[in-house]
Amino acid sequence: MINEKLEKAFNDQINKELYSAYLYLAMKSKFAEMNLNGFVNWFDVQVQEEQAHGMGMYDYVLERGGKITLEAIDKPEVKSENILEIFEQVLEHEEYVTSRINALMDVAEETKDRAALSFLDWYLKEQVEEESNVGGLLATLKLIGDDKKALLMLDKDLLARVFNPPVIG
Ligand code: OFO
Repeated sequence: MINEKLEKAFNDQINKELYSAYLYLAMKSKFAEMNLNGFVNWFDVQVQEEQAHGMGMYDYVLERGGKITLEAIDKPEVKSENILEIFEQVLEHEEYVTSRINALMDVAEETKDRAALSFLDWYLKEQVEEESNVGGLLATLKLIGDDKKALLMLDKDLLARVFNPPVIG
């Protein structure tokens, strides 16, 4: 059985993961408006990944005999229309999510829940990967600068990204 404090922390993180999906859904629409279909695809995969992250925790809480308490999801705010700045916001958001996963692990540690800690290891590794992917894209966008041709080439590359349902835990 999962400790009540840890159950609440998991429920909070489920909300954050679903908010991430919601934020990326909002960002996806910005690229659809610009007709950048590779970027649209990139965000589409991102949305599905975040939903999978949320559902991974949802299933885990139930598996541990805990309760799911869903709260309202905040309204997502895309702070800029500029491509580079949108990706800066993505990186900032992923760094925030990493800090929340660390905080969730602190609660698991505090409640001496080794099973939860081992489950959450997957999320920690995923965050390292996410930050590195977004950081790489951001670096490419900085190199591209105002070069429209290079931007269209990157857009074409991003069309190749596919969603592979993650095996969590
Ligand atoms: Fe769930 O990894 Fe991004 O936020």
